[in-house]
Amino acid sequence: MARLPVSVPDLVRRYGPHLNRAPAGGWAPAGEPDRVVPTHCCFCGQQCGIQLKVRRGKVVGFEPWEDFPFNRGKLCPKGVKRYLQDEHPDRLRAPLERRDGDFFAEVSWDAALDRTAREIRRIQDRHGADAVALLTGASLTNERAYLMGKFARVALRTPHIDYNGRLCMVSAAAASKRMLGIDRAANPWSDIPRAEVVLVVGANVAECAPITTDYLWQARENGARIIVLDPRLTPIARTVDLFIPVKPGGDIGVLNGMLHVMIGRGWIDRRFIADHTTGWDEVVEAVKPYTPEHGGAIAGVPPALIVRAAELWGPAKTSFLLHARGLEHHAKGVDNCMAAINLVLASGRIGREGCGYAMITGQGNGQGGREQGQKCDQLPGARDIENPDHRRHIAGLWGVPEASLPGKGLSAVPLVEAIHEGRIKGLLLLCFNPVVSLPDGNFVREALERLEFFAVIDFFLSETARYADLVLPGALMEEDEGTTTNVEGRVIHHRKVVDPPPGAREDWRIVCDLAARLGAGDKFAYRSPAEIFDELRAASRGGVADYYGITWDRIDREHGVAWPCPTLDHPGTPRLYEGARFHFPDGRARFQPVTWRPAAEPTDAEYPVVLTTGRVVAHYLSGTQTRRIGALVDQAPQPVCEMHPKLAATLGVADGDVVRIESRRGAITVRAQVVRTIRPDTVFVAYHWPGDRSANTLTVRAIDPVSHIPEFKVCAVRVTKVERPVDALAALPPEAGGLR
Ligand SMILES: Nc1nc2c(c(=O)[nH]1)N[C@H]1C(S)=C(S)[C@@H](COP(=O)(O)OP(=O)(O)OC[C@H]3O[C@@H](n4cnc5c(=O)[nH]c(N)nc54)[C@H](O)[C@@H]3O)O[C@H]1N2
Ligand SMILES: Nc1nc2c(c(=O)[nH]1)N[C@H]1C(S)=C(S)[C@@H](COP(=O)(O)OP(=O)(O)OC[C@H]3O[C@@H](n4cnc5c(=O)[nH]c(N)nc54)[C@H](O)[C@@H]3O)O[C@H]1N2
Ligand code: SF4
Ligand SMILES: [Mo]
Repeated sequence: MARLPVSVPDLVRRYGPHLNRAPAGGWAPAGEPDRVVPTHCCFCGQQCGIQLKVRRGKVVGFEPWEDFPFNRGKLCPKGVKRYLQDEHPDRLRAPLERRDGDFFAEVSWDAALDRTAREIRRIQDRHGADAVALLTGASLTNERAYLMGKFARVALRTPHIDYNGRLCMVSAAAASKRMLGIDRAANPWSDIPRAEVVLVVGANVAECAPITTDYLWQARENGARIIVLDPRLTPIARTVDLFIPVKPGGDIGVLNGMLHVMIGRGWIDRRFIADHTTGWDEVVEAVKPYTPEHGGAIAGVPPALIVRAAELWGPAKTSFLLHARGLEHHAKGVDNCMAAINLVLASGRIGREGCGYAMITGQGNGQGGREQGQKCDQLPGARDIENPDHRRHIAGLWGVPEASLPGKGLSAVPLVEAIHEGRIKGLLLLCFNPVVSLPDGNFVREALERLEFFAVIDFFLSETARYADLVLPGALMEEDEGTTTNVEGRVIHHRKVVDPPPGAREDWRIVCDLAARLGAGDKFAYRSPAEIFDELRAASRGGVADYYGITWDRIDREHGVAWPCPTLDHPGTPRLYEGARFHFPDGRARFQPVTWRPAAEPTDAEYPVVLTTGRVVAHYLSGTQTRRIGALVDQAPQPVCEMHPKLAATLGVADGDVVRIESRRGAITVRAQVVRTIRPDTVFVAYHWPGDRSANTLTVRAIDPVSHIPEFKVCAVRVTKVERPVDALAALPPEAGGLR
């Protein structure tokens, strides 16, 4: 039977037609707080310190937490408004079960959990353990991420678990592991202000890592030169020394081109290369063809900009290279990152004060979430599921035979393809909203309709949850306790601030209850997240991401502890690779030759414009959370299609006109925003919205061969003006979760 999403009218019938956005003052009781609890923002990887105000057991507001060293009280608009989720009327407060057709009925927790276990068993008995899969997320705490990896391998015995970090951090991870040995930002952010030159590649720092702006400004105060590569003149790019408006997918042209110039001018640290690296000669060979002219042609920029970038970066004494998804979201994402690391290694500026390299990790627990074993090829401690020693260590700790641990499973996009093909028939999903966030949205929706059984844990009814057979109401970050690991590798403590609302439960409780129903209760007998953390410490012990020496008490005392931290008296490791020792048996970093290749879907006569996608400051990821917060919705009520006046003129489009954007996979209708801050051959649409406004209706289902990251940053589209905009706008689905 085809599974259709539960319809908006049905939801309105059941839950009332309230506006699904919190009023400015929130829903909670007014008055002075009874308590103020220091904790962290639930959103991006900066994990800012924030204090939440509590009155009569409800979160009623926030205060800055000025002692927390990373952000010193500074917050962005999302952090300031996040508390409005707590008492939001859209919070799910009872398990929902799909009934014939497209509506949900409330059921008891026992009925919901029993049915979930029964369906999983039925599918596994008939089709094998690997017919059931798990999709999870990097907004989960370390404890929950660890629990999900164990649940897949021990309770479900399926190899198929993967997480939404597959759409995010994996290209950077693969490049860092290959070349430096460890998948983590190499330096603490305090090294940024000490750098003479900072190169920022594909990162919209001001909107997506807002606190990092402050670090860049400190660097600038100290005289640093800043270079930005981005197809858009982003807010941070407006203040820098050199802006290179690279064509989406063209970064290798600039990065290899810079190295070409640096070799020619002798701006290379030959001593460092000889003593601490391998593979340099292959890189020299690979960048030979990348003259500034050739690099410039690939990147769609004047060659002089590449020369200028090399002049700034090459001779500097200290430097910091930062990149984010603009470099990584490509079917050549790993190669892109490797080209960036080649530049860092060639200059020998890493592992010292003011000499650094980092990917700007995206999700709240984007760092910890990629270490604890919820990736399809990974066991806790960033261990390898195919390494016999690693398997033995974890199997021993879990008290299961090593042979019972499944092998490597499918990563997120192939996993959804396997659902589409009918090979995977049951899915449990939490902390992931693939209907909005995976590429080629129509394909994703078709896949979910084919599942025999689908359960979702979420605190709001996400667009994906509407396809579920069962929705289990989960808890917000401040309603549970645990740790996350911030952008710098600093492990921090999220305190439990309030209880979940009546009817909702913490993820870990739900999962442990399910494990018990699946006959694995003895392996999931945790009484608290603290017990899970203790097991996680032991599981990570001796691994790359070693948390053994980190305790919640230490975190509270020391404002976080950076891993690796192998013993209780170890100070933690804010800066990796000190003394130029890299994480390989010989201690040497590995240069990797990189050659540019075109995007998976180049433009052509039929689809002549490049579409690139990303974010705006007011919204977070698939928008399930921020599209419910009034002030953030007011700041960015709808997606817009950013386009240059030159392109607008050829299309006959004026600012504010409604345009239709079409790719080979679908079409969306949004308003045009005509701006001089984007390349004339490229349009940009933020992806935080669902339905007819979902950028991912357009994007291409092409993935990097190594990391399996989707190519969110390039596909081919055509843009046309909608002549009868009133009709077109009337056809737009209602805002947000659809309850408005
Ligand atoms: N406000 C807000 N902040 C967030 C998030 C959010 O949803 N909203 N999400 C968090 C998460 S999970 C992530 S991953 C990060 C993402 O943080 P970023 O990676 O900084 O954000 P994006 O908007 O995805 O893309 C960054 C930039 O890449 C540019 N770009 C596109 N194609 C290319 C290219 O080929 N080369 C180069 N050099 N640049 C290109 C875009 O123009 C854009 O300005 O943000 C985190 N912070
Ligand atoms: N076109 C395009 N697509 C993109 C990107 C892009 O730049 N362009 N960026 C990609 C990137 S970098 C990312 S990270 C992904 C993110 O994409 P998703 O992971 O799909 O985005 P989220 O909005 O975080 O979805 C998480 C869901 O889990 C819920 N949730 C949050 N925290 C918890 C929790 O602790 N427990 C439970 N049970 N549920 C929770 C939220 O309510 C939400 O419904 O999107 C990717 N998609
Ligand atoms: S969204 Fe990120 S930058 Fe904004 S307050 Fe939260 S953690 Fe800080
Ligand atoms: Mo991300």
